[in-house]
Amino acid sequence: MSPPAATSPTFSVAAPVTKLPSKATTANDYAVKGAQASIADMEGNWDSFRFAPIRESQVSRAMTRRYFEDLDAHAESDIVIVGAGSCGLSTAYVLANRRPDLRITIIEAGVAPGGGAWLGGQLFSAMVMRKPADAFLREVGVPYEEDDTGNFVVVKHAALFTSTLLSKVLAMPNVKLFNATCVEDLITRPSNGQDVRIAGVVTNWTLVTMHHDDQSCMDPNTINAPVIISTTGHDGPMGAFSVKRLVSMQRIEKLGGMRGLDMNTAEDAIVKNTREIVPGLIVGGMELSEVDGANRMGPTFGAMVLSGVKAAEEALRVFET
Ligand code: 48N
Repeated sequence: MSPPAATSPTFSVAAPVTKLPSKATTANDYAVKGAQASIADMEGNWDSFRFAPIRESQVSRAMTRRYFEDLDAHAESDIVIVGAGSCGLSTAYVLANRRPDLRITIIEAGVAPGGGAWLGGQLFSAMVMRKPADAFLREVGVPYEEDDTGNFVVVKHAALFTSTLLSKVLAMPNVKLFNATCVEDLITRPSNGQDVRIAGVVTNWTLVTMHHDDQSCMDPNTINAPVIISTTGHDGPMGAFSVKRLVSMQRIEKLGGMRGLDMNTAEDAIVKNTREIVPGLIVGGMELSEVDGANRMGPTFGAMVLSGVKAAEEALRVFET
């Protein structure tokens, strides 16, 4: 079921590359549509170097035009992913590759996407992933080292994993990330009498969401979508947002509450139990530990990526029927 057609961004595709005069060093030389200078053109020519001219309003329009065209196009999305941590980004990667026809929107409360995946444990930088999660690293193209045990691999810096995955997800034409933006409620519809179906998200700038208590009447924005995948983690200022909202709207009775650390139990459970919690809402990653009362796994991330793979599989079922 595709959302109603929306205007897709109408930006001119980059013009064919125009060969610059050799040793181009003045702004006018660069200000040729599609022209591509080389670093060699500039080295040793800094005295005559100048950027191509610009007017401040052109910068504002280049940003706002794209942002608001994206907001318009994604007001009707096929899938919204709440939370751009390791699970949410892995979900987005799988979905966007499997179904490039689907309009995928990621809402991330932080200015910086990535959630807890910028570091390993206790601010150490390496990231551990137990096999078979190394299969995902190979698919994305993240380099890693094999541990001597053969049971796990190590990415030399967690930021290498997160930045590589982010770069691939953000480059996909059917994915749009709205960061510094918070999901502050869920859109619901009656479903089969007493039940509710989740049919979209309610968003606001995160800074606004954090000040509803001291500023009145800062109304939100909305995004309609038939499938929401919530991967908002277990900690942080808004951890486990969607499942907590299901409790406060009395759609589920209570949260199971995350249990103590047990890597072997936790990672299998998170992957196996990634699922649709209520019609229209799939939950994955560490948010799931809060609703299920699953154990936590601490500084190993294989379950996050494979929970993302499973969440994507659950969502694609909706579009295959
Ligand atoms: O990294 P997280 O917190 O969540 P996951 O599930 O992707 O990965 C969890 C993982 O980092 C661990 O916790 C590791 C494995 N440790 C386990 C353990 O035992 O401690 O990412 C969640 C993202 C964050 O970037 C939040 O900013 C964002 O979700 N977020 C939201 N974004 C938009 N709207 C919201 N309401 C919201 N709430 C959280």
